[in-house]
Amino acid sequence: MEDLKALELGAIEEIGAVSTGEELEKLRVRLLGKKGDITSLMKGISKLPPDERPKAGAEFNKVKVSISSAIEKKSAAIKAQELSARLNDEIFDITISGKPYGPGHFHPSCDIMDEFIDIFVGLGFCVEEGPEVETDEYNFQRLNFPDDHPARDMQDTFYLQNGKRLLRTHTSTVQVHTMLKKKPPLAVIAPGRVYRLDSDITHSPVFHQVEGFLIDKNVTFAHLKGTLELFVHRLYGKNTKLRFRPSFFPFTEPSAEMDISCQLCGGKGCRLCKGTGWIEILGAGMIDPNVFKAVGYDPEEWTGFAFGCGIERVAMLKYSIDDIRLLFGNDKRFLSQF
Ligand code: 2U9
Repeated sequence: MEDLKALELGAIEEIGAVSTGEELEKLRVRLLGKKGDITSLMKGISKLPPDERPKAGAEFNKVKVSISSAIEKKSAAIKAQELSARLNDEIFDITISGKPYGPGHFHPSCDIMDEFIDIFVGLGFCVEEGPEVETDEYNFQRLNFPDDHPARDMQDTFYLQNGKRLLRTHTSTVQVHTMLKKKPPLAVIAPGRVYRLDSDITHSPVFHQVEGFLIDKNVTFAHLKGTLELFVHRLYGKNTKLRFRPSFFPFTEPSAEMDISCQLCGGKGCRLCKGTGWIEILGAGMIDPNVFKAVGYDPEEWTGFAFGCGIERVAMLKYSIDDIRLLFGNDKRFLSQF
């Protein structure tokens, strides 16, 4: 019993000296655990005469209860101390004003797109939109892409559902839907997101296009040139020159690429235009008769011009941006410059 009393006093003193939850838990195991001090001392009960054992057992229980309650009290005190230390460390002053948010602005690609759309709406063109997930029929077949055309290659097109569907590679799909829904004459522009399996400093797997077409009787290449000249003069100013070079697209015949005089050097030749004085800006041409046939229009009756332009390319030229990926990174340090 003397040993038990000494153990109790020693335990209470040790519990009082502990300062962390971890130390307290170690002490609890040492005192009250299965192989702890009290359990080993209790083994001595069996050596007592039988009539003294119940009293001794009751004494042990009292000591156990007293040590347990001392531990519980200490544990609550440590927790309260830890909480108040944390609250002191994590002072959160709700009276400090937050970081100011300046007014936002449109993304440079949106600005170019809006300018583009405004000019053509001003000329009487309608804006049409369509789905980004398409079928081979609308993206390729009805636009006169031969079966073995490289643009259908897995490297250029994102296919979905084992090739049953695809992400549109151009917004000409929208014009195909429009031609099937409406009768000519038509003047339509189709702005939107398009997808191609391509990624480097001038190509992004997702980018924006504005495509346009005009269908009527007796439309000629002169109408195309006049429309694009007016567009370029509104977007870049009246001093900008333009030129057409022969090209090829499955959906137009004849086809051309259009250059404008370099905005950086005014046509003298510099790093941006690689010394040529010209910058390629869009593709265009007269709608191929096969495209008319594919939507049930009589190619003997209807004629039309079409053009297509990559918006990010125009933004890169306008703001001298040398990596297209910057336009998709959403880094505020980049975007806040516009
Ligand atoms: C229909 C028929 C013809 C749209 C056209 C281009 C020429 C063209 C490219 C420019 C850069 C796409 O973003 S880009 O890679 N586009 O060169 N697009 S003619 O012709 C059409 C459209 C719809 C029914």
